[in-house]
Amino acid sequence: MLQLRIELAEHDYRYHVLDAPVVPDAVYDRLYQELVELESRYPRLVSPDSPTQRVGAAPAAGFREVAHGLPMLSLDNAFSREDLENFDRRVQERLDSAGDLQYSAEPKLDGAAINLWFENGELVRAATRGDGRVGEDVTHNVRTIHSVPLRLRGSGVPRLLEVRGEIFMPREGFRRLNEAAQKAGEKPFANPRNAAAGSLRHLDPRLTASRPLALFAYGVGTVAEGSLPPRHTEVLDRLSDWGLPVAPEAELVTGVAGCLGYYARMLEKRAELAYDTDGVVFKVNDVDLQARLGTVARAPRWAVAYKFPAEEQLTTVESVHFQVGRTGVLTPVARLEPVFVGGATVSNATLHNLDELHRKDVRPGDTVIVRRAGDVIPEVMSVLLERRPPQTSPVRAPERCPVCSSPVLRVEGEAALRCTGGSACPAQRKEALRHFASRRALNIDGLGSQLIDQLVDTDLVHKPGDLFRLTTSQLQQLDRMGERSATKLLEAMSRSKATTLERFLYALGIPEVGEATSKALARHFVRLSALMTASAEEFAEVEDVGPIMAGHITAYFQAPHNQEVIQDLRALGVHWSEEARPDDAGTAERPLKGKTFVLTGTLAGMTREEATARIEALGGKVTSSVTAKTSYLVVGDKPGSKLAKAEKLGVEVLDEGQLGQSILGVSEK
Ligand code: D41
Repeated sequence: MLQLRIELAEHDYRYHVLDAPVVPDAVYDRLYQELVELESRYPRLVSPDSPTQRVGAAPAAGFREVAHGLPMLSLDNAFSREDLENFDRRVQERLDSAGDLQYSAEPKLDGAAINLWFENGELVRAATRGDGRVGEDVTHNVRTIHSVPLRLRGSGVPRLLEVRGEIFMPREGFRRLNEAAQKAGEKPFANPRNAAAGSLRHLDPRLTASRPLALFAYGVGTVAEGSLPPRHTEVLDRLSDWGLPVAPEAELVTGVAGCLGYYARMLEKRAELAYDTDGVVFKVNDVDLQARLGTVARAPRWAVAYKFPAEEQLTTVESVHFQVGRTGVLTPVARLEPVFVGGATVSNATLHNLDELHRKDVRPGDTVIVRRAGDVIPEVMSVLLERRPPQTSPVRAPERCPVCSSPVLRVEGEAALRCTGGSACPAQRKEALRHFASRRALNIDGLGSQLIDQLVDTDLVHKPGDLFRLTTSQLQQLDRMGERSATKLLEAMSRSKATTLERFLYALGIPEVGEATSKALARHFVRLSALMTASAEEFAEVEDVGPIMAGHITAYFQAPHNQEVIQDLRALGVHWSEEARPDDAGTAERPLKGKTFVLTGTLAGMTREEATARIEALGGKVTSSVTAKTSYLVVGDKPGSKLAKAEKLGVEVLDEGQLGQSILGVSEK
C-alpha cells in the first residue's frame, strides 16, 4: 500500500505539476483501483496522505475560522511606470542603496489566495486569506486539487511550513466548465476568478473535485525547525523542489529597467497564457533586505503589484446600430459612453450577430460590461439588469439596410442578417474597396478609410478598377487633398499594380477566401486563367478547400460581374508573374524546425529579441515556459526557476555559447 501511494503520488506530481505524465491514464487508474481495494480490506492502514483520500466528507459545521501563523499581507498596487519608479526609489532610499536592486518578477494570478500548512511535510490545513489574519478552513476542498501535494517530496522540509499561493482556474478548464453549465441550463460564471473562489467555498468537496482548479505557490509564512534560502527566487525554486507548483514565468530581474522589460513581455504574452493574470508582482529578492524594509499597514514595503490595464469596465449604451460589412452581413454594434478599457478608449463594441444581441438583450440606456482583451475587438459581455432604466425596449432587427435601404435577409440556419443590395450598397462597396487596398491585399499606400468614404460618396469610384482611372484633378476636389498628396497617391496606386497572384486573389474578397486559401490557390493553379475556368471539383482538390468553399469560389468566377471586374483590372495594368515558384525552403534551410526553445536569464551577446528572431529564422519556436515538450532551455546570467524545472524534466540545457555555436552557427563575440 505504501508503495502504491508513493507511485500514485509520483504520477499525480508528474501529471499535474510537471505537466509531463509518464504513464497512460489507464495505468494510473489500475494502480489507483488496486490501492482502493487494499484500503477497503485494511481500513486501519489508510493514511490521510493517500491519493484516494483527496475527496472526503464535507465538514459537519461548515467552514471554521482559522488563524494564519503569520499574517497574509496585501499588496500595494502600481498603475504606471511612474508608480513603479517611485516604488523602486522608496526602496532604495530606505536601504541607503544606490544602484540596481534585484527583484523576483512573477505573474500576478487572478484567483483566490490560499495558505497551506505543512507539518512534517504533510498537508494538514488550507485556509482562505480572509482578512489576512483569520481565514476559512477549506482543507477538505483544497485536498481535491491534484496539483496540491498532500505530502511534500525531497529533503530538508521544515517541520512546520506555511506556503502561500494562489488557487486559480486555467482558462481552458473555465471554458469547458461554462460550456457544460450553459448546456445544463445553469448560470455560467462571470470569469475564472469567480469560478475559482466559488469552487473553493463550496461545502461539498465532491463538487470542488469536479472543478479544474490549480495552484501556484508564491511565498511562505511560518517556517519552523528548518530553513529556507536567503533569496526569494531561491525560495520559489525550493518550493518547486518540494513538489509545489510555481509559475513557470517567474524570473529574476535587475533594477527598474528589468522590471519594465518583464512587465512589457508579460503584457504581450498575457493573451497566450493558460490562465488569467491581472498584473505582475515584483519583490525585493534578498530576504534580509525584505526584513529591513518591513511592512506598513499590512502591506510589505518590499513588494508591489504592477497592474495590467483592466480588460473589463462598466459603461452605458447610447444606441445600438447595424454595421454593413464587405459581404453585406449586418453586425449589431453598441455605441458606448467612451470608457478606458484594456489600454484604450472604447466607444463602440461589437454584439457579433442577432442571436448574441437577443441573448444578451442589450438596450439603449443599459449599463453593460465591455471587454477588450489584447488586440481583440471590444465586445459587450453582459447587461447589469438591476441598473436598467425604466421604459426601455429590446432592439429589433432592421428590415432594410441602414445604408442603402435594400431589403435585409436572414439566411436560413445562420445567425447573420444580410443586406441584399450587393455592390449597389455603398457600405458594401466601401468595405470591398478598403479590403482591396489593404496592406495584405494590393497594399495601396495612403488610400485610407476616410478617403474611400469620400470616393464612394462622391460617386468617383464604384468598382476597384475605377481607382486606377482617377486623375489628380479629380482627387484634388476632395477634402484635405492637395496636388502633392494627389500625385503621391496616384504613384502609390501605380506601384500597387505590380503584385502577386495570391495578393490579387485575396484582394478580390471572394467569400470565405482569406490569405491562406489565396496562397494555396495561387500555388495550385499558378495561372489566373486556370482558376477562372476550374470546376468546383478541381477547387476541392486544393489543400484546405472544402466543398462549401469550392462552391463559393466557382460561383464567384462564374458571375459575369466579377469577370468584368477582373478583366478591367488586368486591362488597367494590374499584373504579376505566372511562373510556378519553387516550394518554400525545405528543412535544409530550416534546421530548427520542430524544436522549441525557452530563454531564461540575461544573455550577454544578444538581446532576447535578437535570439528569438534568429531561432525563428531557422525554423525554431520560442515559448515562455518549460514543459516536457521543450527541446532546449537557453540559460543566461541569473536564471530563475526555469532551470530547476528543465533539470527536473530532463530538458537539454544550453548556455549562450552553446546556443550560438552549435545551434545558430555563429561564434561568440
Ligand atoms: O500571483 C499572485 N496573485 C500573487 C499574490 C503573487 N504572485 N505574489 C504575492 N505576493 C504577496 C506577498 C508579497 C505579500 C507575499 C501575492 C500576494 N502577496 C497576495 N495575494 C493576495 C493578497 C496578497
